[in-house]
Amino acid sequence: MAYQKILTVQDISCVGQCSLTVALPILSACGLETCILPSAVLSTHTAGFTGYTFRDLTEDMDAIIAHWQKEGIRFRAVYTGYLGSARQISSVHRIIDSLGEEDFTTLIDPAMADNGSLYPGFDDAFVAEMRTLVARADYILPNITEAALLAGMEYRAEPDRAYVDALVEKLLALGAKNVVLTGVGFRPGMTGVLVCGKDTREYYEHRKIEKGCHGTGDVYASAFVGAFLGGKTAFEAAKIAADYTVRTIENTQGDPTHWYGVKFEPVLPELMEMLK
Ligand code: PXL
Repeated sequence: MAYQKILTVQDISCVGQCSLTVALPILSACGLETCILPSAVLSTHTAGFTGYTFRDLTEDMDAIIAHWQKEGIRFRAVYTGYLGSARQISSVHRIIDSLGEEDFTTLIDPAMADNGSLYPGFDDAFVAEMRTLVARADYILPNITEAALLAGMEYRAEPDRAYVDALVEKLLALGAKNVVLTGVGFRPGMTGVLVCGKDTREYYEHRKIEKGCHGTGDVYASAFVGAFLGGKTAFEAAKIAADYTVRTIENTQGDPTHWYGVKFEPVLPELMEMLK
């Protein structure tokens, strides 16, 4: 595989193991040169900590992009995660319009919600803007909550096949070329990932660990992006990302002091082994 330079756009949560502090080590382990455009700087993530700081970097993003345009810098792919404001979505459009190499790939994790609710600070206006990015994405990586919000459907904690099919159809109709839908479980103790294109539908079922960990959506999306751009098919990448994410949760279980994140680092060698 040729050496590739990609760009990821997401926040820096200084403490809490999510977003860039997860994406960078995982993408590096996958062999990708990873440039960053931080969307915001927070003292911690927003799930479980109180009183966190939040520095919105919306104002800096366009200047950074303009400098890269002037320098002729180009990327093989852009992978977006948690964004700091609805306005930043227009900056991501600018990246897609002007900073791609030939054969550019757009991967969008619409990181904004889980377990039926939006994260603090997000609203319907953000969801509406996110739909415009979904429309241009080669791959989107929503969980069921994010998919339901984007599709304008009610959230169901216990989805059946008809509901999941309807979600995917709506996301494809919004313009996403491929949907990698996570957290799709149809029987007790199990969950899975559904990988769908216009005419393809593949499902990988795996163990559901009841007490999940914060940050696993970012671990999953980063491992998927790394494996996929590293040359695996989308379905292979989805399986590798699922197996790796399960291993990271197993590695975190039983440590009550580690409530805020997932100990993904010690199992990175396993991800690298899966990529061989
Ligand atoms: O893992 C998603 C995420 C990313 N960044 C910040 C978050 C969250 C989820 O809560 O708070 C700042």
